[in-house]
Amino acid sequence: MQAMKKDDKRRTGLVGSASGWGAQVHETEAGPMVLQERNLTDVLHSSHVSSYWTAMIHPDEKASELDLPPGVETLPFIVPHLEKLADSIDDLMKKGEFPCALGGDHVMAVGTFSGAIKALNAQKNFGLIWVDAHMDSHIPETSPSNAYHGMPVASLLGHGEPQLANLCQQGPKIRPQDLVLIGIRSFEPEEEALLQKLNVKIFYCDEVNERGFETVIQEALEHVTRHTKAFGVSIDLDAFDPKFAPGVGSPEVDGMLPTETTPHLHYVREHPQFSALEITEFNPNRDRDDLTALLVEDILKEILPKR
Ligand SMILES: [Mn+2]
Repeated sequence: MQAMKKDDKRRTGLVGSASGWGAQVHETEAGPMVLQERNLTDVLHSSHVSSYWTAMIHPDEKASELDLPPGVETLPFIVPHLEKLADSIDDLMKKGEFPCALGGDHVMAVGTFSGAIKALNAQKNFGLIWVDAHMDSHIPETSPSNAYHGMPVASLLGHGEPQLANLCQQGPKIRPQDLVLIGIRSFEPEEEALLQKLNVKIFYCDEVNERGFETVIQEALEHVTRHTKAFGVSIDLDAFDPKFAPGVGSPEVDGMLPTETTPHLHYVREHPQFSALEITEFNPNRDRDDLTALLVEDILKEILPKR
């Protein structure tokens, strides 16, 4: 158990993951810069969240400029980027600050949580709540697109591409019983088969909308903290209905409603084991009336530690 109380006053270190190398559409690489230009730290300050930009991490080449097909040719850009991201998260946690990674395509999760797990010395002792329309549980052999942003869950569980599965430390980072997926509504049968075989807890989107996010998030928190010393949360913005969050990499119809979700994120913030956050797949080119950028701000105001 982390020594951390309800009146958690940690400052948040924001880390931009300005890469779209894991996706077929590379436009999410611009996401964190757009959030930075909107004066995110001032916006958060007005809601009693103390934050600063620790780093804006760029890959060696921009995916939009080289435009390679998804697959192994992209790994020489993805892996060093994830190592830098993990180091940045590790560094700021060792300084006692709260890590918040903003992206960028979702392969970044391998860097965010490998870094957090390294900092906490919590390999296979760390829970993860994964909010997403997709399962992101492909391995290279099952992926129709070969895009690595469809594989981070499998990687963190120790499956698939070895350079991702063994980032920072050899072997699985997270045990299947310490993982919960929320908001799922689009996936391939091979992904579901892997997660069912491993007995991973899944709240499909229909269940979230029927039973309410307030109930689901409390059950998820209970699940990921039973046998772990800390946990993190990964929010892919495509979990939300694209009517309210159009600016995402891979939109899927229907989805969770922001108004039913953000008011209940305080349960996460108040949990003493909450240790790392990322928000991913913000594609500013597809945003409309700043709906998605504003949603990111609303989520962060509710979920990040307050002064
Ligand atoms: Mn995702």
